Amino acid sequence: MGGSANLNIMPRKIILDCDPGHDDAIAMILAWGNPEIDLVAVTTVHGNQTIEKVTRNALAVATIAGITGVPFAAGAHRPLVRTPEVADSIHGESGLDGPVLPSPTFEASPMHAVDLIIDTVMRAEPGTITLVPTGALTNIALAVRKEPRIASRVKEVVLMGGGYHGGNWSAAAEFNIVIDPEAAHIVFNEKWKLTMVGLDVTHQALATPQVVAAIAAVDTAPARFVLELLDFFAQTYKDAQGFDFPPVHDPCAVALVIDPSVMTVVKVPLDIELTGTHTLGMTVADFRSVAPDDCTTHAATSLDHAKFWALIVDALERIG
Ligand code: PIR
Ligand code: CA
Repeated sequence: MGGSANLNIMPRKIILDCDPGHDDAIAMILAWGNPEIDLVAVTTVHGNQTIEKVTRNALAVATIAGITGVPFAAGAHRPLVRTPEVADSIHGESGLDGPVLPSPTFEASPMHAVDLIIDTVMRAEPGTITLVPTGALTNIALAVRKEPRIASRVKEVVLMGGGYHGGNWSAAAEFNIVIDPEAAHIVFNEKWKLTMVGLDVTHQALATPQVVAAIAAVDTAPARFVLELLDFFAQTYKDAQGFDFPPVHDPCAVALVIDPSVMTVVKVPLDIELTGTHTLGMTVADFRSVAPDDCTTHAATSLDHAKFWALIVDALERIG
């Protein structure tokens, strides 16, 4: 957990840049509860709700999961260019509707998320920090524009967003990308290794009744919190998008960092549509032939559902 635990492995250092958000909250719990992850910072970004709400939610989740010794910092309050949008139809008025949230037991750092990201990456050994964005890419875009050296200094970027089959916020575009497409364009076109964990796989990460039963069996306060999150998420996903079971997007990106065998990933050129009438924010994947050698973008294409949910249950058991 955190920076401690298993001495036989080298934990992967990640910065989780998120907008909690039901699935972001579960991503944070997975990152904290898995011994192969060293959660070095949590940064927040506008998205599912306002920056004030998602930051408070992140601190409340940290309180429930017992996350300590990790700096939290609030970031961008709006997209680079577009009018701000929130996903209250899915995540509710608070951004984390359903469970009763505790008052956070600690505060966010006075630093801006962009500076915390830059400082964390520049102070660490080169090639050791993985960025895991699970919200709009505004903070990451600002960080790489402010300090371009982070592009060669991070190990990789593994993000939840996009999807080459289609969208959830428009026919063509996924929420995290389309609410700040210019930021996504910056991030997808940097020469760092980038992996898109998009709707193509996250729509396979369904919280089925068997999954819910396995989490219920853990029977701890954090597990009950996750059940309450899933309960609310299931209802809004049924009402808003007609899903029988809710897709739990954001922990998929964390799961890929933990265990590459949880997904199939292919190297494929990716870019972000910025001018389409019907396709603004689309993540366009070029599957026509073998990706060129200088291609740095990758897309996850399928998920091992059982392995994925086993990681979540295991993290909850370890958190206790
Ligand atoms: C989920 C999200 C936004 C809108 C909908 N309809 C569903 C949030 C999740 O937190 C996830 O990061 C991503 N954005 C999925 O689109
Ligand atoms: Ca999210």
